[in-house]
Amino acid sequence: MKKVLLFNPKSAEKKYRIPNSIMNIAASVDGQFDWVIVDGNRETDPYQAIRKYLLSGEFGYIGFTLMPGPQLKQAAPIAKKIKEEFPELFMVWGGYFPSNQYKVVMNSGYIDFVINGPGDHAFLQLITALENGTPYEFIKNLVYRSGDQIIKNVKEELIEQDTLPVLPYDKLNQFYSIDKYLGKTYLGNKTLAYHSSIGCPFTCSFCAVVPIYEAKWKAKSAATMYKDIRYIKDKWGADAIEFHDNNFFVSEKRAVEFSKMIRPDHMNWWGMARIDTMSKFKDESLELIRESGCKMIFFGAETGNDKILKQMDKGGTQSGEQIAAFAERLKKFDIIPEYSFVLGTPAPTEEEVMAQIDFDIAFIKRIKSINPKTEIIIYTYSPVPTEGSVLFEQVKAAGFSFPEKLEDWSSPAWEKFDLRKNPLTPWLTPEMIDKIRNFETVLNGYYPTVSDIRLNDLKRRLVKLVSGIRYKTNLYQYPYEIKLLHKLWSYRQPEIQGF
Ligand code: B12
Ligand code: SF4
Repeated sequence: MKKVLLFNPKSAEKKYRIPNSIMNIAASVDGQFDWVIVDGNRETDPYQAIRKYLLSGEFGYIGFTLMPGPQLKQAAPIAKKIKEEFPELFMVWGGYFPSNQYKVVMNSGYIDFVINGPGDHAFLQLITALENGTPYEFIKNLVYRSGDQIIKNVKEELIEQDTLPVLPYDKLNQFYSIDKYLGKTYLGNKTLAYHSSIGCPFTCSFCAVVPIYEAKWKAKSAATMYKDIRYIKDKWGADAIEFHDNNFFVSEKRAVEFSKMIRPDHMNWWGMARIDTMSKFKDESLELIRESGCKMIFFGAETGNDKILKQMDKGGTQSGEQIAAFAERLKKFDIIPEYSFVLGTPAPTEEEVMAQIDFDIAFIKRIKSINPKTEIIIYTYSPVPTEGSVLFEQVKAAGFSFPEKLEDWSSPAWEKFDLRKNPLTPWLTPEMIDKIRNFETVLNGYYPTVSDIRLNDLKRRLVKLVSGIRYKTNLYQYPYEIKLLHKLWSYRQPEIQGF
């Protein structure tokens, strides 16, 4: 039986975490196929590490996990070289990028299959069929080539997450010490990344989760996640948790049950949520969540503009006033709201796009005055292919299109696009992009993030002082002095470098 190599391309410069995506695939084949893992975050030359395994001649299958952006930049040239040198190897790509851009991936000519969405069943079914020479054409979530056509199979119902095997942490530890995956953050000295639910029940039209999960969500029970977390705590000393779920707080009941379980363990934790969902949580639930160690929660605030919120299809219930009221409400629970905003959505005229940006800059400043502890993350709107959504139709009408070649996706310009920092979107002028970025610099100067644990008090005070006049007088242009300080201290941006 041929072996399986699983590759996690480099995703972070420093704060790499347990590679949960590829670990889910490892768990699904564990005990059935022999597998090894290569983590691009832990190798100086991942291509050579992969090649060394493949030269043994024992491997028949190689799986890559991919987010767009820098992961893709490392993965694409490696995949091409591997396929040239080992053409008989079956190459399978999975994760958010190949799921949403499956045509580009399949047209590259060197990737044999894509798994669209969850691979927990599909990957094992595929390699078992290939191993036995039986048909694979009916496997759900599979994308394959038939002659010159690309066939995208139907989706599998989301799997009950408690039925999935526990991730093979002990085996991962044989390849790369788990200890080094448990990073020091503002939450704790050994922060564990845990993923407790898949998908999301909402349909925001700018979000890459929607085309894949189609408004569905399945979660592990509080008891299952607690058991997993305790295992890592007891064995490797994890003392804090980052929940990487798209939407951890969908169920108040589950959040409350988990909080009760984790409270005695004194672990700080963090997760992502929606403002309209959590606004409905009872005071006693929020109190318990905080008491159990939840210090900060990430919320997609997106914009204070109700018209755009509607265009973004935020479920219809989020409003600017609700965003502001919730920032105020969280003060009494001592939970830091981390609000992410998406600036630069399209509008019929240039003046309207600029007016939207100005509106949100003023709104962000209002939020900061209501609850100064609110952490603000600013993204520039980057389209995702949510075919049929009003927003995506508007985006296409404005002349935007995605690259058609895999190589173009990993070009520096598109890498920046993926990082949502410099979008190649026709409705945004360089002046608008500058305004967004310069405001962000001044804001980050005046309110340095608490998640940068290397910024000491003195540095914080200094950068705040330097940025204060600009912030108070709305003078955002050319903030070179703040940029210089950020550069000198390697100011970190959680949205790119890890939470
Ligand atoms: C952790 C994470 C990061 C971390 C990386 C971890 C680290 N520090 O080492 C950090 C913070 C660095 C990061 C950065 C970015 N991220 Co990120 N990230 C995530 C996050 C929160 C969790 C990923 C994860 O572990 N999932 C858990 C697993 C179990 O789920 P999964 O990946 O979906 O895997 C399943 C399937 O996709 C499939 N599958 C996955 N891989 C494979 C492989 C094979 C072979 C097969 C068969 C199947 C398969 O099967 C799995 C099990 O069912 C996801 C959101 C999410 N909840 O998934 C976003 C997410 C993947 N990131 C995203 C993005 C855009 C980025 C960035 C490019 C931009 C940004 N500003 O965020 C950057 C740049 C990344 C880079 N450097 O390359 C987007 C992708 C959207 C898109 N357009 O496709 C997501 C979905 C967030 C979002 N909602 O927008 N990210
Ligand atoms: S709530 Fe968050 S994860 Fe869910 S669809 Fe909206 S943006 Fe995406």
